Amino acid sequence: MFNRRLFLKISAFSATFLALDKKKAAGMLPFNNKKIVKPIVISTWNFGVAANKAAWEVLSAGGRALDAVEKGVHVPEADPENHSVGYGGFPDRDGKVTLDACIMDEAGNCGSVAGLEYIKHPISVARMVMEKTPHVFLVGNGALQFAMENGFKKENLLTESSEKAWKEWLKTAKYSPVINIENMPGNQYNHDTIGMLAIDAKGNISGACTTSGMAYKLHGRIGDSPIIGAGLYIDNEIGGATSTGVGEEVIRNVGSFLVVELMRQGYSPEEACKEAVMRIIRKKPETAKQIQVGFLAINKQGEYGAYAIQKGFTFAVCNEQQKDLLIPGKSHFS
Ligand code: SD4
Repeated sequence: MFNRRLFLKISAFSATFLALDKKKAAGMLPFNNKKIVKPIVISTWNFGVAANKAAWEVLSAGGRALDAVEKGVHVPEADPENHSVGYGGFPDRDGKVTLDACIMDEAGNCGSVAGLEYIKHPISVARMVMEKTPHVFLVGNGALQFAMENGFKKENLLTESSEKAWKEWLKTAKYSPVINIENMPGNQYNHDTIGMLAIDAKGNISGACTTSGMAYKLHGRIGDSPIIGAGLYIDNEIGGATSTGVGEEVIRNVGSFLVVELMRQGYSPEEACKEAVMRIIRKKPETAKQIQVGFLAINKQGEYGAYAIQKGFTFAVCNEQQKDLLIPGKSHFS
């Protein structure tokens, strides 16, 4: 019995070793000789370019990745034209703008808020949950109470144009998320999310993810974005990952954690994102045809990559050499 177990262990080890060696030969291992490009910040969708610039101000001054991602995602959170994140976000079907956000630092500390109303910068509340409480996650009225007790201002986040769009939607009240609505100009059913990952000059990794979630969702619905491991995951030894799109499918597959664990096994960021996308497609092939999910990842070496179910996912990159790079993510369906 003992020998058999030992044999199985040795076989499993050899198989893993051989698999890793194959990837190493293909140049996919993170621990290759590639030069580390840092600091660097990457984020989801076209509006990631402006957000990255704000993050870059922190990173280029030698600041901490955690401060950079918080400052960076403030940009779309405060933008009333962005009908997806924070202020100006499209409401749920009851007309309420409810926000989900999370943040994670290089030490594995994390904080989240979900279903938070009336607060323009949920990411900063999430950071405060992380730094000032013994908890990780606050929701709904409790999150609002905590925010107000800590000096956040209660504001109406439903702009005139979002209210108008919601009233228009009520006429049919059909809930069907539109693929890549995030990048459509004048989009009516926008549900985009910003996921941001940064490595600072010290090589430390942090990430943030913030959204108003799927437009016209059921009141009380929470997506992947505030869930550590689903919408965001950071492991300072390996890298970080974040997701966007239909959160239910990301949660089912613990997407961002999966991407980071695959990078630990030797996958490149893009290969890891692709495998996470393929899990979603393999489990629900019919559903997958109708929805978008995209993953974005960076490894400890500063190599980055993305992969999505559908064509149209984009991500933004900013480092010393290139401040406003926008890259089309590869996808399963073209
Ligand atoms: C959610 N993942 O609430 C978010 C929505 C999103 O681009 O990312 N939209 O499910």
